[in-house]
Amino acid sequence: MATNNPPTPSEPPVKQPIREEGGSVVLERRTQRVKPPQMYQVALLNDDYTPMEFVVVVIQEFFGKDLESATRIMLKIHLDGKGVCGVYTKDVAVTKVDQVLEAAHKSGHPLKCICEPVG
Ligand code: TYC
Repeated sequence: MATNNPPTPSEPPVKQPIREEGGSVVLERRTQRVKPPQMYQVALLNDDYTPMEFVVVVIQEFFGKDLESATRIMLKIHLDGKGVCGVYTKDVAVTKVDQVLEAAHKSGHPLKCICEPVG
Protein backbone atom coordinates (compact mmCIF):
# COMPACT_ATOMS: atom_id res chain seq x y z
CA MET A 1 0.00 0.00 0.00
CA ALA A 2 1.37 3.47 -0.87
CA THR A 3 2.31 5.66 2.09
CA ASN A 4 2.33 9.44 2.14
CA ASN A 5 5.44 9.96 4.28
CA PRO A 6 7.48 13.16 3.79
CA PRO A 7 10.74 12.60 1.86
CA THR A 8 13.76 11.57 3.95
CA PRO A 9 16.80 13.95 3.99
CA SER A 10 18.58 11.77 1.39
CA GLU A 11 15.62 12.10 -0.92
CA PRO A 12 15.29 15.71 -2.12
CA PRO A 13 11.74 16.90 -2.54
CA VAL A 14 10.39 16.51 -6.04
CA LYS A 15 10.39 19.90 -7.73
CA GLN A 16 7.11 20.96 -9.26
CA PRO A 17 7.46 22.43 -12.74
CA ILE A 18 6.82 26.16 -12.95
CA ARG A 19 5.27 27.16 -16.23
CA GLU A 20 6.53 30.52 -17.39
CA GLU A 21 4.61 32.96 -19.51
CA GLY A 22 6.66 32.40 -22.66
CA GLY A 23 5.73 28.70 -22.59
CA SER A 24 9.02 27.43 -21.12
CA VAL A 25 9.08 25.23 -18.03
CA VAL A 26 11.61 25.48 -15.20
CA LEU A 27 11.98 23.29 -12.13
CA GLU A 28 12.97 26.06 -9.78
CA ARG A 29 13.34 29.77 -9.92
CA ARG A 30 16.78 30.97 -8.88
CA THR A 31 17.43 34.41 -7.57
CA GLN A 32 20.18 36.27 -9.46
CA ARG A 33 23.46 35.31 -7.76
CA VAL A 34 26.03 37.16 -9.88
CA LYS A 35 26.09 40.84 -9.21
CA PRO A 36 26.83 43.10 -12.16
CA PRO A 37 30.44 44.34 -12.32
CA GLN A 38 31.49 47.73 -10.99
CA MET A 39 31.44 50.12 -13.94
CA TYR A 40 33.90 52.93 -14.60
CA GLN A 41 33.33 56.19 -16.41
CA VAL A 42 36.08 57.54 -18.60
CA ALA A 43 36.29 61.32 -18.63
CA LEU A 44 38.42 63.92 -20.35
CA LEU A 45 39.61 67.00 -18.50
CA ASN A 46 39.90 70.49 -19.89
CA ASP A 47 43.19 72.28 -20.47
CA ASP A 48 44.15 75.48 -22.23
CA TYR A 49 46.31 74.00 -24.98
CA THR A 50 44.79 70.90 -26.59
CA PRO A 51 42.99 71.95 -29.79
CA MET A 52 39.23 71.43 -29.78
CA GLU A 53 39.45 69.56 -33.10
CA PHE A 54 41.86 67.04 -31.60
CA VAL A 55 39.52 66.38 -28.66
CA VAL A 56 36.58 65.86 -31.01
CA VAL A 57 38.58 63.33 -33.06
CA VAL A 58 39.68 61.51 -29.89
CA ILE A 59 36.09 61.23 -28.67
CA GLN A 60 34.98 59.91 -32.06
CA GLU A 61 37.85 57.45 -32.48
CA PHE A 62 38.14 56.01 -28.98
CA PHE A 63 34.59 56.35 -27.71
CA GLY A 64 32.63 55.66 -30.91
CA LYS A 65 30.67 58.92 -30.90
CA ASP A 66 29.47 60.66 -34.03
CA LEU A 67 30.67 64.15 -34.87
CA GLU A 68 27.69 65.87 -33.25
CA SER A 69 27.89 64.01 -29.91
CA ALA A 70 31.68 64.33 -29.85
CA THR A 71 31.42 68.07 -30.37
CA ARG A 72 28.79 68.36 -27.63
CA ILE A 73 30.97 66.43 -25.16
CA MET A 74 34.07 68.46 -26.08
CA LEU A 75 32.20 71.74 -25.49
CA LYS A 76 30.93 70.47 -22.14
CA ILE A 77 34.51 69.68 -21.10
CA HIS A 78 35.66 73.08 -22.34
CA LEU A 79 32.96 74.84 -20.30
CA ASP A 80 32.69 72.63 -17.18
CA GLY A 81 36.24 71.31 -16.92
CA LYS A 82 35.31 67.66 -17.33
CA GLY A 83 33.09 65.43 -19.44
CA VAL A 84 32.24 61.72 -19.47
CA CYS A 85 32.92 60.01 -22.78
CA GLY A 86 31.79 56.49 -21.90
CA VAL A 87 31.11 53.92 -19.17
CA TYR A 88 32.87 50.53 -19.23
CA THR A 89 34.09 47.63 -17.16
CA LYS A 90 37.41 48.32 -15.43
CA ASP A 91 39.70 46.65 -17.99
CA VAL A 92 38.09 48.43 -20.92
CA ALA A 93 38.06 51.78 -19.11
CA VAL A 94 41.76 51.53 -18.20
CA THR A 95 42.59 50.60 -21.81
CA LYS A 96 40.66 53.63 -23.12
CA VAL A 97 42.56 55.93 -20.75
CA ASP A 98 45.89 54.47 -21.91
CA GLN A 99 44.96 54.80 -25.58
CA VAL A 100 43.84 58.42 -25.21
CA LEU A 101 46.92 59.43 -23.19
CA GLU A 102 49.21 57.76 -25.73
CA ALA A 103 47.50 59.48 -28.68
CA ALA A 104 47.67 62.85 -26.90
CA HIS A 105 51.32 62.37 -25.94
CA LYS A 106 52.28 61.36 -29.50
CA SER A 107 50.61 64.50 -30.82
CA GLY A 108 52.25 66.70 -28.20
CA HIS A 109 49.04 67.68 -26.40
CA PRO A 110 48.61 67.78 -22.61
CA LEU A 111 45.11 66.24 -22.76
CA LYS A 112 44.24 64.38 -19.56
CA CYS A 113 41.97 61.36 -19.37
CA ILE A 114 40.81 59.65 -16.17
CA CYS A 115 38.54 56.81 -15.13
CA GLU A 116 36.50 56.61 -11.95
CA PRO A 117 33.98 54.18 -10.49
CA VAL A 118 30.33 54.92 -11.18
CA GLY A 119 27.90 54.91 -8.27
N1 TYC B 1 40.07 74.20 -23.76
C1 TYC B 1 40.64 73.76 -25.01
C2 TYC B 1 40.82 74.91 -25.94
O1 TYC B 1 40.25 75.96 -25.73
C3 TYC B 1 39.78 72.68 -25.66
C4 TYC B 1 39.69 71.43 -24.88
C5 TYC B 1 38.47 70.79 -24.76
C6 TYC B 1 40.81 70.87 -24.30
C7 TYC B 1 38.35 69.60 -24.07
C8 TYC B 1 40.73 69.68 -23.59
O2 TYC B 1 39.40 67.83 -22.82
C9 TYC B 1 39.49 69.05 -23.48
N2 TYC B 1 41.60 74.73 -27.00
